[in-house]
Amino acid sequence: MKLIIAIVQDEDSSRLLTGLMNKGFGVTKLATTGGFLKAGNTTLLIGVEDERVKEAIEAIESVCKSRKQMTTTHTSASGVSAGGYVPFPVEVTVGGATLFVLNVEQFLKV
Ligand code: 2BA
Repeated sequence: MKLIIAIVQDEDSSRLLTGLMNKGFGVTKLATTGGFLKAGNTTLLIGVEDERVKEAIEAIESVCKSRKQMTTTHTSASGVSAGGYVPFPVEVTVGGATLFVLNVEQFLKV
């Protein structure tokens, strides 16, 4: 058995959750925050039999789209502001989904 940890954008999470449930996958949804953008995203825990891992990943790929988002970063610009730094906008492409596939040693319901 494998555990797929899928970090997806909030916009895709509801449709993905429904799609996975309809295909008979067990899913747990967590509200999470990306470290870089410090914005909300969604993490799904999906316990999957080995032979269905590919199917689960294909389901995620079919729903999750990459999008561009703007964020601000700071650069030094001496004399421009009191702290010596000015914020400027940067565009980042947030991927469709970030996936980790882990081996599960034991799967128990007690
Ligand atoms: P965030 O950390 O908020 O990152 C959002 C997007 O910002 C990233 O999209 C990437 O395009 C960009 N980004 C991240 N760190 C950057 C940096 N140091 N410099 C420039 N741009 C940077 P994704 O790569 O698609 O990641 C989407 C979300 O997946 C991340 O949200 C984070 O929550 C998670 N994630 C990505 N890689 C991870 C990892 N190695 N471990 C744990 N979580 C990860």
